[in-house]
Amino acid sequence: MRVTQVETRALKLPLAAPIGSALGAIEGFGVILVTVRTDGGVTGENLVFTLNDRRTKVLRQMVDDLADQIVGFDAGHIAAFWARAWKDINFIGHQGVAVMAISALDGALWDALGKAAGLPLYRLLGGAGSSVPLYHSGGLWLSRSTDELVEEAGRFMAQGFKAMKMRLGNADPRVDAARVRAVREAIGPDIKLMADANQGQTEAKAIRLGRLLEEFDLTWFEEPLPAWDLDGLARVAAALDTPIASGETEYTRYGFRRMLELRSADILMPDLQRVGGVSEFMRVGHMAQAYDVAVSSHLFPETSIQVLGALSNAVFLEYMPWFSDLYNERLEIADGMALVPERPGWGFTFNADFIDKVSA
Ligand code: SMN
Ligand code: MG
Repeated sequence: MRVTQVETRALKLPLAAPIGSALGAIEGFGVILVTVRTDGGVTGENLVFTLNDRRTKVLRQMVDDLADQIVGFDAGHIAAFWARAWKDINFIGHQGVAVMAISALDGALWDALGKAAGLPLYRLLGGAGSSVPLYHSGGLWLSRSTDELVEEAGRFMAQGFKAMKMRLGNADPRVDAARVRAVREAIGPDIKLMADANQGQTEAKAIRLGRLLEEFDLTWFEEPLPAWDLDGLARVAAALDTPIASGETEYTRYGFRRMLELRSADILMPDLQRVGGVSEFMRVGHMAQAYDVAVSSHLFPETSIQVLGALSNAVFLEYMPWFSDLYNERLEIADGMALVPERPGWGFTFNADFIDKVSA
């Protein structure tokens, strides 16, 4: 099975209402859909995106431009593609848009392989289990009032969610602590609660805030520091009892190897688009096993679930419904667990009608 063509398509996906986080306001997304065609007739699909549709053209151009590293090659030699592309991007750099483009093509190749084999990716990758615990991440924003947080947390519970994540980032850490207290009191002791600082703290502030939060039994305290400060993050992790989760802004096995060596985080949360696709997510997941470190995922629940379903150290799938309407299928959730689809490849296919409506 050889790759014959790579197609990309740009979409503009607005959010119903803007949301606030320590990363800034988010009003919508630019999405690049990728389709890889093969001479066997099987196609592979994937998507990558930008926040607020900024620099989407550059991302699309990089995916289009990297097509020369797969067209004409064996579609099942994905590791060979990865190594070839890695060498190719050496001059422009081994992070950012270049790695996102590798991720986009890698994921599409894995989807095609799964469809050709008639297997969901998690089985093709070794299979660790048929379900993964998930947490609701599509709410509890920094822009919400405390009353709104309490109301939203109650709604997530009523929907059956057993874990949820809120955002941190008020100038006064006591305000953040009061908001966490309000949510914890609203959901009780048995619902898992995570809190994400989106890189907004300094080392001293993160430790101070982390200490204020210890009493709320957080499942994790996420990304307290700027993503590049892995040494500082290791000191924050050592100072606190609450586990630290980080890695959504990290790239490839080399970035995660440093995180593991420094003990920067207790839970790694690779992002399929930044880590380098399915291939590299699996390498990071296995490398974390050598340190007895757990992995979660970042965004992309429909596709990340196949990777977490293949890793015995997977702890939580992040449930973020931003791109769900782009698919024909829906993520199945039962009793706080996301069920890994048994359909071939990702088990999710693009919904052409919806996509036509949001074409850029
Ligand atoms: C997040 C990432 C990207 C946009 C908004 C929020 C957040 C998460 O860090 O973990 O979901
Ligand atoms: Mg985060």
